Amino acid sequence: MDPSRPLDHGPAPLPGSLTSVARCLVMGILNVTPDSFSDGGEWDRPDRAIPRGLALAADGADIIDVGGESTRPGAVRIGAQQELDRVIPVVAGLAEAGVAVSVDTTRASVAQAALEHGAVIVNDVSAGAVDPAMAGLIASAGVVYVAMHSRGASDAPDEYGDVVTDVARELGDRVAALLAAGVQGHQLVLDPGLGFAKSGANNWPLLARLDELRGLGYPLLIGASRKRFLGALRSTRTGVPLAPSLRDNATTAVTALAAAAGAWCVRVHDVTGSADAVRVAAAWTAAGREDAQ
Ligand code: PMM
Repeated sequence: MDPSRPLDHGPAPLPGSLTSVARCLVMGILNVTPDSFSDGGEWDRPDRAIPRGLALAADGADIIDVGGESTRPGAVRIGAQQELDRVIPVVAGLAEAGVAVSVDTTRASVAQAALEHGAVIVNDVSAGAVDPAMAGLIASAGVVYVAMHSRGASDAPDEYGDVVTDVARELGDRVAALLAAGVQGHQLVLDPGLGFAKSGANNWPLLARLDELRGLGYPLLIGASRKRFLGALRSTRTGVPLAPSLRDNATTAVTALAAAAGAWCVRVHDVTGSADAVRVAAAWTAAGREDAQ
């Protein structure tokens, strides 16, 4: 599929400054958790998290994604109040400073409070499957909603037939449920959920065949940043994968390729590399189009 082909749905209703951006967007990750796999414990207090979010925005993040609950395999679920306590001061502080904020949550109550405090996007790794109230909230709020593919709480890589076909079908099922609950198509962004019960062998086809996922007709968000399958590309001689903090160059390479393949947004920890990579991809793609004329 031609990455420059307009999507059936979109652009999603974003704040004015973002709607006009003609390139892949960069979402900076801000996990206000003690236990996320890469940045857990670094930014889990508002007095550290807000400056970190502002720094990510200054580095070139178009959106800051604030999450209060780790989705790391084996992480214990926290209560709604604890998630609210972690997330809301940071969402409010960043939104007040003029940053476009996304909230990474599976709970409708947390999403609603975040929207009331200035968030403009809800990012749900369960695509509405965890909290039955989520779809109704998104429908009434009318905001952009990132619906990610996952298969429940499974930690280990799951069994797939053809992984791209399976993920596309299962995302399609979630889309149907969301639309039936009143969510509008133009609110939706889809995400294949790299690393969520998926092995390296599962993740690569999802990236290589992004056009098939784009075929669902919605903008795509890609979250490869620092994930294990990137660390495994360059293991030490004893077979130990590169540490998460050493996976940013590989992440930037994924950003460039995903952006050139038509991704709407990449979700990353290190923003500087991806901010460059999305611009390289945009210039490359535009030059290819001019040549063809
Ligand atoms: N990955 C994580 C958390 N939230 N949200 C979306 N939409 N896509 C992802 O791939 C995704 C996500 C886990 O990574 P983290 O612990 O570094 O945030």
